[in-house]
Amino acid sequence: MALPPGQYEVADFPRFGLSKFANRFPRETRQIHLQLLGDGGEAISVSHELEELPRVERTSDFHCVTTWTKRSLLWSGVRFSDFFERIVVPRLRPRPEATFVVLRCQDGYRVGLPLEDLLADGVLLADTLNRAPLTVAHGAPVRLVAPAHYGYKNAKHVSRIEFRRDGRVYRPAAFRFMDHPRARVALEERGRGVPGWLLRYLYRPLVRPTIRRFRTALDQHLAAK
Ligand SMILES: Nc1nc2c(c(=O)[nH]1)N[C@H]1C(S)=C(S)[C@@H](COP(=O)(O)O)O[C@H]1N2
Ligand SMILES: [Mo]
Repeated sequence: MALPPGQYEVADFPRFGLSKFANRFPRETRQIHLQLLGDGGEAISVSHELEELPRVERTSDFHCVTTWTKRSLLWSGVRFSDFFERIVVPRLRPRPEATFVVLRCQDGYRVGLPLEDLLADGVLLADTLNRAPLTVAHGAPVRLVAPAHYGYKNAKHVSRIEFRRDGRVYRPAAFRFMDHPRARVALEERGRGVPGWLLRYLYRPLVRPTIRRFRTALDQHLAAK
């Protein structure tokens, strides 16, 4: 299969993100704790309940908006759709109008997607990569894997999931133009109000320095532990 428009293949799967998150790390990397929140009402805590959902494995390519793609990653975890139908709906009872989902992360990162995109086939809350528990580099203890969407929608270290009526409740972690509401890779929806092909050229020079920065930060973090 050809790569999506504007992407090139890399050999290694780097730890990556916005520079300001390079030095931020999750506190809890083993046990999954998720807070669920609707519009109004109190947050609900979910932890071992996820273990009751069917475990699935999925192989997918991972496409960062800055144009690198890592092919054939093997993730396992639970389908977001099972999580929604079997945990969120009965326990949180979100309103039918709550069609927008905000994911917040232990490192302060946050991102939103339409609920419909999260219910699609192949979207996981994953806790293993290539048959090993997720490491700090790749989202321990649990991350979103939504392969049809750019990497920046694939939230790592997820700690809170909000089901909202209005997508405007969250402030993107990046500049607004960098956060497309859906960010579908096949349509090259890299950003908002700026053509995808233009962003390719703006982002590409950032790849190597960003990888280096994230690697140095992780090495320091692990050495200090
Ligand atoms: N919590 C959190 N999730 C995040 C990020 C981040 O900095 N923090 N960066 C995003 C971006 S831009 C990308 S490309 C992917 C990178 O995932 P990786 O570090 O596993 O390669 O995570 C996404 N999810
Ligand atoms: Mo990214």
